[in-house]
Amino acid sequence: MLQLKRAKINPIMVPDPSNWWESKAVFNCSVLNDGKNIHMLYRAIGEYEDYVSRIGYASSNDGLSFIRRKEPSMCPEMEYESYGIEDPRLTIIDDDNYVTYVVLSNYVRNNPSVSTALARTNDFFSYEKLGIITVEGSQDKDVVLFPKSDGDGELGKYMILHRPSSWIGPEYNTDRPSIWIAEGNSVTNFVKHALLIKPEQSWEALKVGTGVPPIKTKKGWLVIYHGVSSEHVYSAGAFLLDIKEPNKILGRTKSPLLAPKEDYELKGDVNNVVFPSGACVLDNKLFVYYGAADKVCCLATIDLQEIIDYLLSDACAIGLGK
Ligand code: BMA
Repeated sequence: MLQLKRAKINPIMVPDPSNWWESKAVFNCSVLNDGKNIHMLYRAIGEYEDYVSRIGYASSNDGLSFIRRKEPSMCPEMEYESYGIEDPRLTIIDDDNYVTYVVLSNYVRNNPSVSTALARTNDFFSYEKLGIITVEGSQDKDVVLFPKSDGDGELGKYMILHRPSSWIGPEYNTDRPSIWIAEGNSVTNFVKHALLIKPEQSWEALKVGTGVPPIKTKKGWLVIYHGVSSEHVYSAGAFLLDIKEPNKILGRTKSPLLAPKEDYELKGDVNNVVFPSGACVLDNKLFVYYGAADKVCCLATIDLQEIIDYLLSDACAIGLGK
């Protein structure tokens, strides 16, 4: 059974008690490798009364040690962000850096209403906020954009994976929150929605959601996702999508590649959580960044070829009718 290998230095980032907005928890980190630096955005908590999240920035040149900026990189400013901005995911499209992030528009503890918004940045200091990109009332989070570059022969269109929690029932052909794929006529307007990945195994019995934005490989789009068991344990798995037709699944892990085991994954603000949210390839190794127990940022790696071969092997074959 293939497994991601935890970095020996885990956790790679912990709360900073001396900094008001990230003194309690730093987790769910996403990365973007621009060839010079590895940029990271992460979710940060500085108080438990309202539990409002902000987004911090850190950078690295080896993917292991990250230097953080003192000031938050993104703060709630818009009305739709009033109760916090969470779980940033980074993607490059046509030379611009895009961040999808979760926004909560009603008070979290009373009547949570969840959407995902988009921002564009070139320097990680200023962000152009482009508004909510998910369908109203769909309770949509875990939204990741496919990367796209000018002259991209394979996929010259805007695409997302997303997890609309309220799209369940016979009319949606799924009875639990699932991963959908959609195509957009712009980076903010996604229209053609299709069901892609439903919960199948016991470790993902309650729901599944995309973790990291798709990574382009020679054999397909590689995606790391999370599944939640009926005991509320968050684990990580992977699937591979066809490069030209990303709604075609080439392989999918049947058992988790990473499940909570270490203390920092078992105990935190929410216990038993590994939540992958960013990845990059360095020296043919896949670096997967994840939040552990909603408290700290962690890293696990795997040889890129090894995970692709595994996803294309019989162990990950997709059964008929799925
Ligand atoms: C999800 C999000 C994540 C969090 C995870 C586990 O719904 O809120 O930010 O890490 O739950 O608590």
